[in-house]
This record gives sequence, C-alpha cells and structure tokens, in this order.
Amino acid sequence: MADLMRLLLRVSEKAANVARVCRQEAPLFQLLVQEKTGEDKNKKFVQDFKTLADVVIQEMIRHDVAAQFPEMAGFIHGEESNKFENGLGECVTVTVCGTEEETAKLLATVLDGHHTAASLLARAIHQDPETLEANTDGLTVPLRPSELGIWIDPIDATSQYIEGREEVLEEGRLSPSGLHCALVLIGVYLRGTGEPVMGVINQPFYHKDPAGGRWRGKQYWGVSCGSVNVCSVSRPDDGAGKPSVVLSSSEKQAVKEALSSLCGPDRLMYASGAGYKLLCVIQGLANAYVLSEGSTFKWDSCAPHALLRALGGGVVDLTKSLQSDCGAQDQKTELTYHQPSSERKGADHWANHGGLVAYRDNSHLRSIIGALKGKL
Ligand code: 2IP
Ligand code: CA
Ligand code: CA
Repeated sequence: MADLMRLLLRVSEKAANVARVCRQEAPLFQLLVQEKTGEDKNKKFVQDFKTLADVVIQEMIRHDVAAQFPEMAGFIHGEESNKFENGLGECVTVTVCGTEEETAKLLATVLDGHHTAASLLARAIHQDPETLEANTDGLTVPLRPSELGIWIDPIDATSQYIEGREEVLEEGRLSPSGLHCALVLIGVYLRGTGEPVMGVINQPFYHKDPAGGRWRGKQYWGVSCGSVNVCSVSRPDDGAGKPSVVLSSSEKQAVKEALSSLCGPDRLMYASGAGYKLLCVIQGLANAYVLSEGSTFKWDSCAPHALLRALGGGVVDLTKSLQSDCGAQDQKTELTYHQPSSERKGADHWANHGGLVAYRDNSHLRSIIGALKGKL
C-alpha cells in the first residue's frame, strides 16, 4: 500500500492548491463562505464556517482515492457533506466530474454563475500537482485496501484560514495563530480495530515567497503498522525533564492550573487549530497536547495520530486514561476511528468526546495523567 501513501501525498497537494486558489481571489473567497446550521454545527463556535473549498477538497480526495482503490469507495469519510446551498437557496450536490469543463459547469451552478471562479477551482481539481519532494522510495506497507478506511478534514482551523493573517514562521518555534495553522488532514485506519495506520498532513501556507507573493506548502507523512514505523519527521529528542504542553486558549482553568504546577507556567503554550497543535507535538515544538473537551473529531486526529504512533507516541482518550488503573500506554485508552458514539447526534457522533492527550514520550503522558487526576 505504498501506492496509497503516494496517492494521498499527491491528492493532499491538489487540496492545498485548491485552498490557496480560494484565498488568492478575495471576492471569490467572500463568495465561498457560508455559515453552518443544524446538527452538524460544531458547538464550540458561534460562527462556524463551511466553505465551498472544504466541500470541493473532500470530494476531490474521495474521487481520486476511489478511482485508484475501488475497494475503499464506501469507507472514505470526512467532516463535510457534499450538499452545498448557493445564494439562491438551491441545494447542489458537489461532485468531481470526468472532465475539467464538466466540473466547472457544475461548480458554476453552486457559485451563482460566477464562471471565472468556477473555472479556477475546476483547474486546481483536475491539474496534476507539481512534483513533490516527499521521499517514499523503498516504503512497503503490508496492508490491503479492503481493510482500510479514511478520515478527511479538508481544511482544519477554518477560522484561521478565513481570517488569513500571514505570519513568518521561525524554525523550531511554535507560532500560535495565523494562516499556517490551516491544514489538510488525511488519515487512514484499520476497519477491523480502528487503529490509525497512515497519515498525511499538508500545510498549504508554510512559506510565502517575498518576491512573487506565492505561497509554498509543506507535507508531513507517516506509516505505523506492525513492525513498519516510518515518519517524514525525525524523532525529536524529548529529553528527561518536565514536559511542555500546548493547549487551546479556551481550555478550562482547572486544567491550566494543574498543568502549570506540573510544567511551570512558561512551559504552557497556546495555539489555534486541533491539527496544528497535534503537528506541534509531532515536530517536537511541544511535548504534549491536552484537551479536556469533546471539541475535536475523528477527522481532526486520525492523520496526526498515525504520525505520532510512527514516532513511538500516540493519542489517548483523556477521560478513559484518568479512569484507568493501568497507568499510561494502556492500548485500550488510545483513540480509535471505526466506531461512532451511539448516544450522540450529527457530527457529535464522531467526536473524540472524552477529550485527548497527544504525546510522543510515554513518561510525559504518565506525568500529565498523574497531574490531572482528581482535578477535572
Ligand atoms: C476545529 C479547529 C479549531 C479547534 C476545534 C476543531 O476544526 O481545529 O481550531 O479548536 O477543536 O474542531 P481550537 O483551536 O480551540 O483547538 P475546524 O476548523 O475544521 O472546524
Ligand atoms: Ca477540524
Ligand atoms: Ca474542517
């Protein structure tokens, strides 16, 4: 299944192109933004935006994967539904058609007849991405397509994507908010056990060329199954010492206080985007990410979880870990991706409702769980 990894890298780059095209045209971008309603609303935000870019990206990934791996067709899920309502109140099902012209025609109906916008999007969808630097030579993945499922978050940190603040990133430093927090996340899990086995994270707005003003992205990938553990990011040296932890700025006061006594106040950091915080742990910019609420979903954590496992870490359910007596690295507390929560509705069906702790080093996980016991 190394072919699947190569396909996911290629399709994530196409997704990043779509995300970039949508931002480049300001009037087009305004046009694309709609508010989410009903049960699929992420309760955390008063205004949660659903963009056509999201819907288009998810459908494009689904289309390309199903074309090469038909056995996976019914098992490619994501945050978005492919129903899009245009300014006239008409509901259009967004699909990727056989040709660029057909796709442009369909998108024009969604875009109330804005043909230039529709053509730009269709071109990004049908164009092969420029050659990528990812080196997957010699990679072998002992899996069959019929045992795999996929979770897609077409754009994570939508609020940062829409706000669009440009930050210059410094190597080795966590930068709390801005366009670079927006990520394309594609995770692969085992249908039988729900274990995450492959992941691709694409950061479409990694570097802006100061001369031409063009954005360049960055890709991160990993495979973790059986004895195969490969990650494009090298394992950072965690050292002994106290962990540094990244949190959402809206995290509970009790959690901030408990972790501040464990790590020291200057080792607590805040950043936007669930995916970006997970990426910070993967890159070693923080030792762990703690979230006490059920505000992330399977599509947020699946891809980064696979990379963390490839690096020897993981993502556990916080509530289960606090209840478990076995201490850390209890396989039963790791998040899984195959089963919905039956008591919940809409998007909450697929929420990581017990909260989470993402970690690379087991000793850090143990000390964090210890510090939070009895505090929540
Ligand atoms: C969101 C996004 C938010 C995050 C939230 C996710 O996904 O990553 O930034 O909140 O949990 O569900 P926070 O930044 O406080 O961690 P999306 O942007 O795809 O809705
Ligand atoms: Ca998300
Ligand atoms: Ca999203």
